[in-house]
Amino acid sequence: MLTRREFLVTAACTVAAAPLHAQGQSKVRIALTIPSEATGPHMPVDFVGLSYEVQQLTDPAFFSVQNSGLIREFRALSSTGVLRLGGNTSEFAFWKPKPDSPEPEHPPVREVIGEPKARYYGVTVEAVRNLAEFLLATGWTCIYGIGMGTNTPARAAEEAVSVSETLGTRLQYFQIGNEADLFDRHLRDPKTWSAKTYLEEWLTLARAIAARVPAAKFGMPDVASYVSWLTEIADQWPSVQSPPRVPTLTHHYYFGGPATNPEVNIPNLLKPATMQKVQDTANIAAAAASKIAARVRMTEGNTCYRGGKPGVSDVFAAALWSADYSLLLASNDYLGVNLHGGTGKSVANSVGGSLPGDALLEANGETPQQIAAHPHPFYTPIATFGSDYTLEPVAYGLKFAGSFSGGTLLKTEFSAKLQAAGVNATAYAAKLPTGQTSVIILNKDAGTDLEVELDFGRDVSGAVETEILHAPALDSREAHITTSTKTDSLQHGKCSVIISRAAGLRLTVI
Ligand code: BDP
Repeated sequence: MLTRREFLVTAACTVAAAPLHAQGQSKVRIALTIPSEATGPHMPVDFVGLSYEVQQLTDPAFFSVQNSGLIREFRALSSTGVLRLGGNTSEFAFWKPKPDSPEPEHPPVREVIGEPKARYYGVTVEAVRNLAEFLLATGWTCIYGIGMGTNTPARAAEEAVSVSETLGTRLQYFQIGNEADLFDRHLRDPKTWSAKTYLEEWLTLARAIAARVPAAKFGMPDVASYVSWLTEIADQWPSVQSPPRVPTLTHHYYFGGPATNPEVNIPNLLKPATMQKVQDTANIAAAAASKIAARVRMTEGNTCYRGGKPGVSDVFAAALWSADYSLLLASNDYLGVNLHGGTGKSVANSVGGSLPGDALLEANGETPQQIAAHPHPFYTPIATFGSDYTLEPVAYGLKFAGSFSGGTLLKTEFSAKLQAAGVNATAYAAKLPTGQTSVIILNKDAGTDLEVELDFGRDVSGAVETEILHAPALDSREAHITTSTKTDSLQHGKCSVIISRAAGLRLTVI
């Protein structure tokens, strides 16, 4: 017998409006006309990305060809992704050119809740060599984070030389410093720290690197919250003498946090106002980037900072969030999105030693076995369970959105139209590199099914391919993408689709 969900999946793209929803659940019907011209932004082939702590490099076997399980999951997510190395631990990393190189003296730092303790991580030539092989095996490139917080220009340049020689074309650009807008908390003097003093310090490090690696490119400023720093930097940029090459402005984004914050919940994560704030930030970032002929990349982000929240970050709702978030940024001309994750240890170290989500689960009476069944950190796109790796729901959303990579987006007002019709749903369309037109509809509504009549505006009939992003419920610890081809679904350019509550559909005219 078919379950209700399977029925909806099979019923997608039929004209029949059979009794598709259980009693008491509402349904919205709407018609959307797909524009014929692709006038929106180009979504780069390497839009999809992951972010890991630099501390991860202290185990040279992690990013290595030996780690076949991790390579498998990277490739399952994307064949052309971007691995960004950074995070709070990058401020506590030091370059170790020889296995017996002594640890340098470190400047004093203040210990603050939520920031790393002053433990230092040596990054070795072996770790970078293994990373190069890992990148080759996955097909990914790298944004390599060099520390600013406790680093020196000489050491930064030394590391950059080795990294650029070893990674070669797999290196996209360097990032210097992680979330420097928060350095006033623990690493710099709050009385003098600002976008201006940051830029001065950044230029000293970037110039030291560029002097040794003339082809070096950089992404910056990698801010946590103050996107206004992008504007300030772009405004100051014309007065910078022989500026280093900065093709990308970067910032981070976490929906909320930490795990103990009751506002971090599924309804808030998925509500339209959340994406409106993302849009507001994107407006500021894109305007700043255009002033210096750069583009923007969201280099580190996820649902909930300080390691994520169980029941929000590690469930299907996170898949719908990441799909919507990624496509909204793509529509705003972003170069890509790097969702943060990694091993529990690396992220715990990045936030001071433990994950607030664990304390939450303990307080809720979960047993150690139940706690161990959650991914650690809770938001990680690729989870480590023992010696194996699995793609988490949040990664499925990114993968789903990533299917538009290499395409050109079609400018539409779909999302506004859907919301005006009373359903919490968004929709995007793209012309794929193959020339095919594809539409993604994300029904984030927990109680409303959606029936959409898609009009492709051409008198064509034939087959469509559908991909459904689904799970039993928004709080399920699972996500699936089910693909099928349906012949004769497109009739004279029109096709009716049903997207049940809490599901996503991608439809491509083939
Ligand atoms: C970011 C940090 C990263 C942390 C993350 C978090 O850059 O190192 O792991 O927050 O709080 O701000 O989860």
